[in-house]
Amino acid sequence: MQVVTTHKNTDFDALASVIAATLLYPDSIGVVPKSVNSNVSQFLSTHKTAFDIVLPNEINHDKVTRLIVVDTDQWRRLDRMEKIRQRSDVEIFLWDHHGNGGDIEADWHCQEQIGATVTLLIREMKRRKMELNPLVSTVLLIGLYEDTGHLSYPSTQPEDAAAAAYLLENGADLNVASFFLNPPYEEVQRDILFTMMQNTERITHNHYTIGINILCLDRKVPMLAAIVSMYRKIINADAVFVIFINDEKSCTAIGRSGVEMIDIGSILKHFGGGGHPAAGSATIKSVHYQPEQVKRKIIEIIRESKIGGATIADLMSFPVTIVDGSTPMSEIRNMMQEKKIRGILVGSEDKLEGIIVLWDLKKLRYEKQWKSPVKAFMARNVATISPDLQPSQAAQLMVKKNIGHLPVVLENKIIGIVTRTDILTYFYGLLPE
Ligand SMILES: [Mn+2]
Repeated sequence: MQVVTTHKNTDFDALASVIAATLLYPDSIGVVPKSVNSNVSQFLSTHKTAFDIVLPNEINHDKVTRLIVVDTDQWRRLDRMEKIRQRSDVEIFLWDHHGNGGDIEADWHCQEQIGATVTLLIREMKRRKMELNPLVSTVLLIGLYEDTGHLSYPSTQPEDAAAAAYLLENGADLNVASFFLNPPYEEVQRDILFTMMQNTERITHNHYTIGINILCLDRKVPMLAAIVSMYRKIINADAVFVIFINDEKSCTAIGRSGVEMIDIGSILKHFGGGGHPAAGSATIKSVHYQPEQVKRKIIEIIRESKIGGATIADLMSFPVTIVDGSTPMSEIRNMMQEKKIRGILVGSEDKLEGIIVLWDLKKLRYEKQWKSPVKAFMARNVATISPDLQPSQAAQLMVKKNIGHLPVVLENKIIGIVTRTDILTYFYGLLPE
């Protein structure tokens, strides 16, 4: 007997991958863990009979000859598969998109960093020129959209988009998909969101804001993950962690991040959980960590992590052209032309008074104005940036203030300047040699 299974707290990518695998391996049975996410459970309650899906206690583990694991590479995330783990005569196949180095050693595997596991299975379906019915296409599309944030998360690959096209060609229903992807909020979810907003503890690390919250649940509430996503957006934090106390025995930590620097999956891995850079969760037994300890440990992990990737210091130009406030405008114009620069700072290295940019030169209407000092035309209250920040933060500041130049300041001294062009060049991978 061939069995396909996936991780506990099954999400749609996991369910979609199980269903896809049962089609790729004829005569296999899909085993879905007892604990599934609420939108998955809602889907299964109406669609279960359409697929070959059973619970872990409904199979005879001794009869299994091949175990096909999808969407996780860790044994402890599977439901009741310990018996199979101990056997040496079971062939193990693995399909996964988590590069977390789990402990499932497969006889055959397809493991790649891609938006959704189901994309890998769709690749094989396309290769076999399989035609899917609209029902299967729809559930596969829900899985693909959920794990890629409707193809918008940075982890999304071109192949994920191509897989979505294939599913739409096979009749995937976007109305049904959007119903399960965006379930309506009810009063209980609104109350939780409201309570979280009132109790947020904010910490900052390397100029990133992280919201942390501990919340007691007096009953089982569906859609906690969706509430946490919305919570992050509402409090406008770079990342959030919410620790839900289930009862005295355990708590569940759910994290969401909007910046690469704070990798939720790798942080929650410390607690036996998992996920992606943008989203993840962990259920933690109180014998290991009390909720307060979970909070302190998360903060500690974040504080110890280092900023990866480029910083403003890598992109900025220097030396910077700084002139005295009395410099005539005609000289400013000449300097911009000669040095081929669009912005000149006014003041001195340790006292920034203003900035004049090429655009400001258009304000001069009369010839005699070119004799006026730069301080008459410069912009004051110049926004500056610190060299250890990341390019995305400079971009945000530029958009917010509608400016194209940011002097880089370290310990009250100007050490460089970063321009809109520098940022664009960085983001589009056009770094000069
Ligand atoms: Mn997945």
